[in-house]
Amino acid sequence: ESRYNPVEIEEKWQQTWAEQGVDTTLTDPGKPKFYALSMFPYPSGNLHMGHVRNYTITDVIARVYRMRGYRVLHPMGWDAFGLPAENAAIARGIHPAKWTYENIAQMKAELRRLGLSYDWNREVATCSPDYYRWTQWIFLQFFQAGLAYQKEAAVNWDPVDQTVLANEQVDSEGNSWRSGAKVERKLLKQWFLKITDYAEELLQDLDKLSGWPERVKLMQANWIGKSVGAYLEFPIVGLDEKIAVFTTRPDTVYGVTYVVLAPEHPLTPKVTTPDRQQAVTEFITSLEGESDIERTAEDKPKRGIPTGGRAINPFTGEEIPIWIADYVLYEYGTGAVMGVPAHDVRDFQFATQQELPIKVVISPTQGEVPENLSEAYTEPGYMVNSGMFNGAPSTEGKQAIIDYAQSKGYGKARVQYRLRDWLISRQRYWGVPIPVVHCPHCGAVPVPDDQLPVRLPEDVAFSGKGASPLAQLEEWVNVDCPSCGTGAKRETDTMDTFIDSSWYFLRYPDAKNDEAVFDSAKTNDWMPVDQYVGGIEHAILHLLYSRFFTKVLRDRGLINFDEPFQRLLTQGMVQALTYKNPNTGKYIRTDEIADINQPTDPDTGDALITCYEKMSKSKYNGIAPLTVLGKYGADTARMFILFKAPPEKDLEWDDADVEGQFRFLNRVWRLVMEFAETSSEQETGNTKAEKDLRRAIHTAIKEITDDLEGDYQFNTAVSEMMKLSNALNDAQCKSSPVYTEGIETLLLLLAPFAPHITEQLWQALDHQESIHRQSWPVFDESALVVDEITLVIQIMGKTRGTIEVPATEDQALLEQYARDSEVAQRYIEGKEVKKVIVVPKRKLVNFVVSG
Ligand code: ANZ
Ligand code: ZN
Repeated sequence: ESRYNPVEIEEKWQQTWAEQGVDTTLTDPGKPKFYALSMFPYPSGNLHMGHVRNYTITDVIARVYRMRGYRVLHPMGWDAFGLPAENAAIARGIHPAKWTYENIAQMKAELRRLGLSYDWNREVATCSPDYYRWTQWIFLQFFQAGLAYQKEAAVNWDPVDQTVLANEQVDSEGNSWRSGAKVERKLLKQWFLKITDYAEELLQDLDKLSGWPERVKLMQANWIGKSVGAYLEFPIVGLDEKIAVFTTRPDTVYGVTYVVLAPEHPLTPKVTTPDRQQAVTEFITSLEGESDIERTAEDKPKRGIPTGGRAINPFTGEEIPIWIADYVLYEYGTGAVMGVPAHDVRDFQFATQQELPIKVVISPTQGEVPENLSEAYTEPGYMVNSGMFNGAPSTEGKQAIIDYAQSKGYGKARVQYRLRDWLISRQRYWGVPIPVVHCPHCGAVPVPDDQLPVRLPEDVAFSGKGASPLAQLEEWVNVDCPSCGTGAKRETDTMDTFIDSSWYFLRYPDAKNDEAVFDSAKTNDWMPVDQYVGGIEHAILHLLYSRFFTKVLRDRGLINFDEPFQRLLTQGMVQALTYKNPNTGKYIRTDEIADINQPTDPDTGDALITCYEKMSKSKYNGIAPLTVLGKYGADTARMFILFKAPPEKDLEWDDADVEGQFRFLNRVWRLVMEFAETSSEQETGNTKAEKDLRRAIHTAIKEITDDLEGDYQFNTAVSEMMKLSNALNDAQCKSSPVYTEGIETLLLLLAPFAPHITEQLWQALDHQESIHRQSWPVFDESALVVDEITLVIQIMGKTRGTIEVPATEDQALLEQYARDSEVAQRYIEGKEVKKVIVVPKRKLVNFVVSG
């Protein structure tokens, strides 16, 4: 009898499947479609356990759907542009393309070893010209639709290296990763995509995504950040201009005691009185470097200063001071707010600090006006101190105030979104060149479609200093204007890599098309993705951008659906044990720990604390997938990952449980091999043993099918397989056809989870065709019927024994079976049976006897 040797059989089957095209996408139009997609990886070098978990989950889903008769699209590719490649070029002199393609080769080899059923014919790499050609083409679609435009925006500027830095190249102290210089802000003309045009639809259509986790939808909704309110205008004393504010609480307008401008607001210098000039200038300089999050945090002291200017509250005619303060952001609303300290948390804090008046205009109860607030009252209530609006419930007052302001011409209703347009320009080399030429006569001219792609030149220098590598290449930059022919310059910015990943799922259905971005019929056929699987870190940007691209391309007539991802599964993290010094906060490597049962810090001697944390290099708790594959094989690794935790939950790595799954596969191996080697004449005896086994088989089919429907409870599915394997092991009918059915069913149910061992064993049973081309087993309802029950025999209420009897609820029959039983005979012999109590529901018969 042969031993289970995973490494050997896995390699063999991977090769055979590739040769036979077992994973090639079936396109039979008669079958329903299923598109199973994992978020494609950035080719950073090696696979980590997070990848393994992500891809295993999607692979099982893909395999199950194939067996259930679907044609399944299950592709893979590479999100291959980005900063690490360029950093490697700067730091180590390796060309970004070389670095990237070597990593792709390495990771692809590792993926292959996991036995993932990808159709590699559809592989895409976003850095390849035959992909980014279409990224450029799509950019031009946006441009033509008026959805791509240029505007000044701030970049991180390294004054020593004279270069623009990506956010990731600036450390938490605000210094450059290379030169260490304090990073400055600098304004540059950059490209934006107008995602704000789609804000409302992106918000509304979240309702269509019933297969998405609620929390992801909530994160998206918060990011879009819709606020319903009003613009109100406050005239400035002595100037012929007005300050427009955005407020969500027009009902509090009678409580305004000051107005605040964002320091950057263009009105700031105009309203500032000469005596305040110097103080205001100094204040503004002191704010540089503060982030928006710091500026608006509710728990931080607010900083502000009066400008000396005054405005008029149009509702009361009152004059109020104009301030500037850090908590008002220039980018949001109108960049100005009306200060209502009695009813807004930040205003309350600011007014208390600056000793500005606080005026209550909303009262919790009708009629009363609370005095001396200890904090802002932010709930709805009744309007007070509000002239003709007194007594109105504040929720209704909002509309009344808006209507009134509108009739007087100093305000109107307004919906505001927090979502900003998407800044896509990057002053870097390793990205998609923006296909635009700047002409002194024609302005920004799109590169004609037939001249795409605008290729990345290969022969470039990476110093990390000065202008981006593209901007330094004179002969690449200088071109003739495609429109008028005069000397012009290429755009040297490249695109944010989030653009590449905002449409890759549309390309897989027609990945090799070199005439068009895709054939709409093919993409419409496969899309939307039926099951998308990936990390929660992409809950906001990637998913929002992909939804945005889908809607724009729909409006361009290229596709006919509104949402790209029908169902979304965000898988939990893979965690492992860490050892940490509680005093220094340092993580300690296990190989530096002398006694793992009483771990101490080798340097300080402090006792270490242990806990499970996400695997990472810095915490020394990573486990390399290849190590596990080399020792146990891919099937065990997959089984462990699927068994250890439900897919959305965090998973704690545990060697003993890996070992446990390996033992389970070994048991399956022996069970099937023994059967394969001994199977001879078969006959059925219609015995109880056969019936019991059949019930176990069909219970397993039913339970596992249920587990895989909807919620993907892989962990309980694996438990059911273990039960079935035990039932087969214990079966008393090993030469019956029912046993054959059991062995084959176990292999079929296990096939999506452990594809190699099941294929090997399937072939050992003399099957010619791959197990991965078989149909998912269908359960037989009638096999589940329990046709025997265990009847409890009691004498005077005391249980004396049990007997197996044909299933029935017939009282007379049950009494008869009980009377005839050996147990009852023994106890009632020579006594008088005074009464027999039969309880069919409890499967119990009780004899009341005397004498
Ligand atoms: C007066 C007021 C009274 C406000 C009150 C709130 C409560 P969301 O929901 O986030 O849209 N605001 C407006 N523009 C701002 C800016 N550029 N920077 C900082 N704060 C700004 O919040 C809208 C509210 O945030 C607005 O309503 C405004 O304060 C403030 F009892 O106006 B409110
Ligand atoms: Zn021109």
